[in-house]
Amino acid sequence: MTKTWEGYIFYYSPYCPFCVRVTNVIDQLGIKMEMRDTISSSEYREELIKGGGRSTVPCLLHPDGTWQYESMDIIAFLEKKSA
Ligand SMILES: N[C@@H](CCC(=O)N[C@@H](CS)C(=O)NCC(=O)O)C(=O)O
Repeated sequence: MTKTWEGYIFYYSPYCPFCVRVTNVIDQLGIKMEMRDTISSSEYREELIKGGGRSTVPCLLHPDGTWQYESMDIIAFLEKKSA
């Protein structure tokens, strides 16, 4: 079943293997959320740096304003929330 996660935004680069790992889990779990490619959009990259403090991807922005870095932590969160 596809679920839309309102207010969650995933910042990624299509060339980043850590991002691909997270994106695969997002797809496997049937989650839909807003995805922002920081390579094709300098605006999104600036948002990430201003909000999260660094340009590293992947990063998951939570609705409460938390910027979560680290692919394995993001995957653990997605799996727990989906369970
Ligand atoms: N340990 C991190 C590694 C993330 C990482 O190294 N991301 C690279 C892209 S593959 C990156 O964003 N490098 C540029 C930067 O840190 O500004 C994770 O698992 O998420």
